Amino acid sequence: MRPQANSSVREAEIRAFAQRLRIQALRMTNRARSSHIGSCLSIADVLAVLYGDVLRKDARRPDWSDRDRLIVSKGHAAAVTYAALAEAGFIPFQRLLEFGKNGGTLSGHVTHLGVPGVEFSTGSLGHGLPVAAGMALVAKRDGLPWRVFAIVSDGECDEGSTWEAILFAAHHRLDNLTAVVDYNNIQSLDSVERTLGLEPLAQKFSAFGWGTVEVDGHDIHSLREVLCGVPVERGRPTAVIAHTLKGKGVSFMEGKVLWHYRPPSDEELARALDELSAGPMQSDDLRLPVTMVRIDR
Ligand SMILES: Cc1ncc(C[n+]2csc(CCOP(=O)(O)OP(=O)(O)O)c2C)c(N)n1
Ligand SMILES: [Mg+2]
Repeated sequence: MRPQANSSVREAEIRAFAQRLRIQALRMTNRARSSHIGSCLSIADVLAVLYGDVLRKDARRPDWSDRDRLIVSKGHAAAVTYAALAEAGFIPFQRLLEFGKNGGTLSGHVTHLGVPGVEFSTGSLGHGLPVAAGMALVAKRDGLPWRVFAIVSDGECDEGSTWEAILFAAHHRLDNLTAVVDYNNIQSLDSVERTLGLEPLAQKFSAFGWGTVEVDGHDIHSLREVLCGVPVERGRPTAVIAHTLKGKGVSFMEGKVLWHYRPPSDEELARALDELSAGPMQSDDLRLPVTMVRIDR
């Protein structure tokens, strides 16, 4: 399905949604003194488009059997994933305060235990796409209407299990499966190219039998065009290679390996929020959820 007619208004809404995800993730990692803010910022736009316009979900019924499934396979991007769940109405905003706290249920890697809307716990890289492919096979075999999406990091493409899943999904013609690769060019300690080069990644997916499209992972218009239109080829799984910037949205974090592990200090948080036009720091300013859930397709 293509984005609807009033798309410029909708794009502005989705951009604002992504901005709120960035703000929440910054506050959460600052509060919890936890890592991976750069990894969170690089997928804020992808998450906003998925939750805002693509996924058929109903926050009132997280276990609705016909829901689309999303697996955030790069499970270290937990803060932004929980923020998206709060925005989409799956968990109260108040719960975001539990992130990374002793005894809290929102752990530093994405967990499904006690968190409605999470399909599968992730964090050990290389497991999300294989599980997503298995789910997609179930839907195909049983003639069920739901789709499966997985967000995979570029560093995660170093895992052999990811490539087994890529083979498997093409073999079974799983055109109900979409992998979004967050191609931010940085791993935990160095660039992707210096760690283990992936190029030519798009051609590799194509050679493995996937419908492949490359997109600017921060261009809401293009992301909506692509993600609302999957599969890009009937009978093949879709790979969306999203070219992104680690730390996107905060100038002093963009493209810097440092922000894989370093949590923002209070002063850095204030500067980041200022750049994102979030106004003066109000660390526990939790907003009401916006209505983002679409189940009419
Ligand atoms: C199986 C496994 N090995 C190692 C790690 C440790 N680890 C956490 S994040 C990461 C790599 C981060 O880079 P990338 O996968 O590109 O994700 P990004 O932070 O850029 O989103 C690694 C190696 C892990 N989580 N799982
Ligand atoms: Mg990366």
